[in-house]
Amino acid sequence: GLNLSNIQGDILIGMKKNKELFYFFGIAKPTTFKKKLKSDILPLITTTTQLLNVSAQPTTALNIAFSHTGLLVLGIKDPLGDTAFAGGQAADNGTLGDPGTKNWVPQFVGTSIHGVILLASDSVDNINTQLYNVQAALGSSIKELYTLQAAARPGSEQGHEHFGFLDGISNPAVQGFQSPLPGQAVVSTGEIIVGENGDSVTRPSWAKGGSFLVFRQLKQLVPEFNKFLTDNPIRAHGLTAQQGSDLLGARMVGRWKSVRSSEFSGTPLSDLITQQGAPVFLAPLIDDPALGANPTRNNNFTYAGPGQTVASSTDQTKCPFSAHIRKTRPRADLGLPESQSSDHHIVRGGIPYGPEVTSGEASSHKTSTERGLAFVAYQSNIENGFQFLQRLWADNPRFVHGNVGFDPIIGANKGASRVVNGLDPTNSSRPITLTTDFVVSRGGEYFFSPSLSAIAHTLSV
Ligand code: N7H
Repeated sequence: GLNLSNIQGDILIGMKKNKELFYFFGIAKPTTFKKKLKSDILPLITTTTQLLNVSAQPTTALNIAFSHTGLLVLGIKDPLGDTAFAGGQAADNGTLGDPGTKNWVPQFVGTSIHGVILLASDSVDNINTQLYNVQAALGSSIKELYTLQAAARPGSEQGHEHFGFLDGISNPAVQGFQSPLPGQAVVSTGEIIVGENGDSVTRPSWAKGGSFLVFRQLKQLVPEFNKFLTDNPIRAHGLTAQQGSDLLGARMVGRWKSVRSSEFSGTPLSDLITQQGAPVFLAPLIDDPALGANPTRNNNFTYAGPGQTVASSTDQTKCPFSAHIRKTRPRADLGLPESQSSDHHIVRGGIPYGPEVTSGEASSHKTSTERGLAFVAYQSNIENGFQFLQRLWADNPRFVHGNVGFDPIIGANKGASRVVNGLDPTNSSRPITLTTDFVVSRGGEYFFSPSLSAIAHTLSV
């Protein structure tokens, strides 16, 4: 079985705290860094075992991961067997649909980031305390290059990304680690963890138990997104304008945003948080909060009709082929049971960053302060995982059933406008042209999150 006390905690279950700091660094003095990595940082790393046991969870969880150039600086020369990782994310900007690197955070351009430390806790104060310990230990052996402080959204929006949709509903169950809920994808251990059953790439033995971490800073234009929904309500079946706008948003994602918290004043917060995210395939016209709240039902669909194993390639009345969750996990659209047809799964562990929309931004329909998603994805193969989902599915207007258009949420066309089909359930051949990218890539980097034994016996010697 998996050695869970050797696998960093963020990979399989996520650190799941309300605050998370991404601390990107360069290694200035490799010899000192290695010594301190072993003596001071290794003991602070939070394992999967620790996260699974609530009473063993530290006040502030810590994980560490290295870029390709970071491993080289540490003298690790044996290739990890991942081309995307070896090239770095900046070289991939065109592959991923970004309009060059003009929107990128400058520190992500090039390959100067050697590693990232992830710190997660209930408060920014706790994080800063632990960061102080880390910096005191590593001293001038590292250089801070960039930091991103992320945080769950406040109040009833907790768990929701900035457009307002609940995130973290559908992650795959990893064989030998989790048993699946109905409709949850089951993936071989080696699709997420390097060197495990199902990972067929030849790697150095020390890489076993690690996973590739894709980090992307994805800016979200929330007032602009909301204006688009308001301006384009779906006129169908006697829906009000508000209902038509809500339906358009739900069809773009594939799940309902559900309640506006003001409608539920008096409802306990704990209920609000779970009354969300019903899939439009099961609730095609009007939201069904009870369905959204039920973890045994809210993921239990394949896009195929009752009693069928293959999805229709023409009927998108219930859910557009281009919907974000359908593009990124096509389930029965691939013509086979998912377990036999897709090696393209990731474990997502992102968290929002940036402030809430101000009334000024809402009324001007224009973003003035950056906010978005600190996107984190784990997989054993970046080309088959994140890169595949972004490039061959979300950015590919012909996936999955011919002339489908872009994923309206994350699909990217190098900054040019994007045609999306299937959003209007009354006329699925009516194209909608999006002239604004509601999600703008600010770049990122590819990292390897090694096992604790790899840090102890390979990276720090
Ligand atoms: Fe997505 N969103 O709010 O619209 N995503 N995503 N994502 N995403 C999902 O099931 C969102 C991004 C996947 O199993 C939900 O947890 C936003 C990238 C996959 O059925 C919502 C951004 C990639 C799934 C969002 C963003 C993916 C998924 C539903 C960027 C990969 C699971 C909640 C700012 C390249 C699909 C849930 C399944 C779900 C949103 C980015 C992939 C609400 C705003 C870059 C695989």
